[in-house]
Order: sequence, then C-alpha cells, then structure tokens
Amino acid sequence: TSRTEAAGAPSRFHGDGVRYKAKLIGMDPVPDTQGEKMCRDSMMKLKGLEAAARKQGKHKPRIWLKISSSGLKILDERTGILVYEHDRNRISSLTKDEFDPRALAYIYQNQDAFVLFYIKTAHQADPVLLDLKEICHKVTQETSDEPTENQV
Ligand code: I3P
Repeated sequence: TSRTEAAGAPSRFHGDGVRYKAKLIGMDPVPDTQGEKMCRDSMMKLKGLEAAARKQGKHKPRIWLKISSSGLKILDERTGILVYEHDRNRISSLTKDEFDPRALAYIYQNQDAFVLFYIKTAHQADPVLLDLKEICHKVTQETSDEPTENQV
C-alpha cells in the first residue's frame, strides 16, 4: 500500500519538490502584504509594461518554478541559475489572474519591503496556485497546532 497525498503526506514537496515551466511577467514594489485592489492595480501595471516591452521586441524571461516544502525557487530556465528564493513564511496574497488563466501573482516580504511577483505559467495557473497554497498553508497549521515533527 502506498501513502497517498489524500492521506495528508506532502511527499511531492519534499526535497526539490515540483517544477513548473513559466515566465516572469514582472515584479513591482507594493506598500503592503495584502489588498485585493493593490494586487489588481499592480498586475495591471505590469501587464502594461509587458505589452510595451513586447512592442519593442522584448521577451519575458523564461523560468522554472520549483515548489517545495521550504518555499518557492525561481530559476533561469536556460542556465538553471537560482534567481530568487522565496521562503514560504514570507509569501502572502496568492492571487489568481481573473483575466488570464495562465497567470498568478503573490507578494513576497523581504525585511520591510513587499514585492509583487507576477508570473505566467506555461499551462494553467490553477495547479500551480494550489501547490503554492498547500505549502503556504502549512505555515498556518504549524504555528497554530502542535508541532508535527513525526509527520512523514
Ligand atoms: C508571443 C505570444 C505568446 C507569448 C510571447 C509572445 O507573441 O503572444 O503567447 O507567450 O511572449 O512573444 P507572438 O505570437 O507575436 O510571437 P506567453 O503566452 O507565454 O506570454 P514572450 O515573448 O514574452 O515569451
């Protein structure tokens, strides 16, 4: 018998975790960790910048998203170089793009600064969002419940 994910074992996120192909639409400093309108405005601004860049023949950087139990890593697709490492404890405001089923955004807190990361996934954004929700949700569980060290 195998322990399934349905039984609560987050095994797919162990070690390197799961990997998705994506592109980085852009990043934007924001004033807070959350705010629906703030996120929407920021995403709209970045979409505008993306369109302007495309008119100049520029392409969005291609990346790998690696989602593991520690958080999210953004790697350059071609070189594999780690570009950003985002601790799951500092990720907030996971946002679905209501106009684009292949896009998502989140806010990362670094010291006193907050930055919105806007990402275009190669396929549907939903499974990626669910994975991100899952690893970020563990934070809430672990801080509010008893330690779960024996969980495999
Ligand atoms: C491309 C097309 C792709 C887009 C790509 C564009 O334009 O819109 O869908 O990739 O963006 O260049 P064209 O059809 O004129 O070649 P995404 O769907 O992933 O955004 P990119 O150049 O930033 O990769």
